[in-house]
Amino acid sequence: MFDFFRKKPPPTGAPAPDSPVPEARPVDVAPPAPASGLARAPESDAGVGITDAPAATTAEPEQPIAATSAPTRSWKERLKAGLGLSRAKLGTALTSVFRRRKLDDDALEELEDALIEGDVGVDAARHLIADLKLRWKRAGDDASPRGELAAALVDLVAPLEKPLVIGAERPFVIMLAGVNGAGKTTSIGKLAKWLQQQNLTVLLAAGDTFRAAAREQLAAWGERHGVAVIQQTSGDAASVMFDAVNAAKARGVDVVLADTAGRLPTQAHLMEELRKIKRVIGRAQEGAPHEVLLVVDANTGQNALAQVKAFDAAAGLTGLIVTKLDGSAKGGVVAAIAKQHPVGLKFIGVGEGPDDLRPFVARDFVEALLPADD
Ligand SMILES: Nc1nc2c(ncn2[C@@H]2O[C@H](COP(=O)(O)OP(=O)(O)OP(=O)(O)O)[C@@H](O)[C@H]2O)c(=O)[nH]1
Ligand SMILES: [Mg+2]
Repeated sequence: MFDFFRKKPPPTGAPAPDSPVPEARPVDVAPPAPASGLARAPESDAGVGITDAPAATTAEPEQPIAATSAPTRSWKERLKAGLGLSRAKLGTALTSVFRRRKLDDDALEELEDALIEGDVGVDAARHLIADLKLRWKRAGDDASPRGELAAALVDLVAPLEKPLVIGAERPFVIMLAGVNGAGKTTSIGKLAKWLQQQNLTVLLAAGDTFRAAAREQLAAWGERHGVAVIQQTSGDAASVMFDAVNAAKARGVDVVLADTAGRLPTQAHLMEELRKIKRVIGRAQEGAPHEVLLVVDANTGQNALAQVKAFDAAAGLTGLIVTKLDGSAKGGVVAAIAKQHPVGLKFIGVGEGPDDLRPFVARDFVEALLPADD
C-alpha cells in the first residue's frame, strides 16, 4: 500500500487527453486535521461535494514522508551537506588551483574546465573566467582565487535571489508545474509548512488528476500539516483549480497551492492543458495565478535549462524551485540558469523532509558549492 511514497517510474508523461475518462465523481474535500486553523467548509462551499478524509489520512504509510531533518543542524550546514556531491565534483580541480594562489592562463583554463564539468555550462563558465581575470587584476597577487571566484559566482547568481512575496490578493494562488518526478508535490508539502510558519493559511489543489496516487500523496501532506485538500476523483485539472480557488475564497484562506501533473515540454497537448489550467484559475479570480513556479530537479543538469526555457515560453514563469540539490552533483546548473535564462529562484530543496526547502540565498549557495582552499 501507499506506493505513492515510493519513487515513481521514469517519465512517461500524463495520459493523453483522449484516454478513457472514468465516470465523473463529485469533488472531494479532504478536511484538515482537527488541529488545523482552517474551518471545514460548509456543504454549500463553492458548490462542491464533501467527503470524509481519504483512507490515506488514517492508515499507517508503509514508507512515510521523510522525517523532519535533524533539528540539530543549521540550514547552512544542511545546505553544505546537501551540496556535497556538487562540491566534490568541482573539488579536485578547483582546490588544486585555489592552493596555487595564482591565476595564470593554465589555472584559468583548469578552472573553466572544472566549472563546465560541474554543470555550470559553457556560457556561464566563460563569463566567470572573464570576470575572474578582471577581479584578479584589480585585487592584486595577494587575493585568493577562491575568494575572487566566489565573488564572481555570487554576482552571477544574485539576480536569481528573488524571495517569494505573498501579495495582498486573497487567495494568493501559486501554481506549480514541471516534468514528471521533479518534486512538485513534495515541494507543495514543504511550502505549506513554510507558509504556515509565516502565519498564512493554506489550501492545496490536487490538480494532478491523472493518478489516484498523486491525489493521495497530496492528501497525505495536507493531513500532515492540517491543511484542506481540494480534489476530484476524476475529471479535469482546470475544474479542480476553479473549485479550489472558490473554496479558498469561501473559507478566507490566504494561499492556494496548486499541484499539476508532470509533463514534458515536448508534449504539446499537456503544455496546452497547462495554459488552460492557468486561464481557468484566472477566471476564478482575476489576476490569478499570482505565481507560476517551475519545479526543476537539479539532477537533470543542463536539461534543466531547456525546461526553464520551454515552460517559460508555454506558461509564463514567475519563479523556480530547484529540488534534490542534496542527491545531485549538478548544483552548478543554477549558474547556467542565471546566465542563460534567469528566472527568480524562489526556493531550493535539499531533502525530502518538510523543512528541507528554503529561500535561495546566493551567498550561502556559493559558499556551500565551492570547495575550501585549504
Ligand atoms: N532527495 C530529495 N528528494 C526529493 C526532493 N524533492 C522531492 N524529492 C523526491 O522526489 C520524488 C518525486 O517527488 P514528487 O514530489 O512526487 O514529484 P512530482 O514532480 O510531484 O512527480 P509527478 O507528480 O509524478 O510528476 C519523491 O520521492 C520525493 O520524495 C529533494 O529536494 N531532495
Ligand atoms: Mg506530483
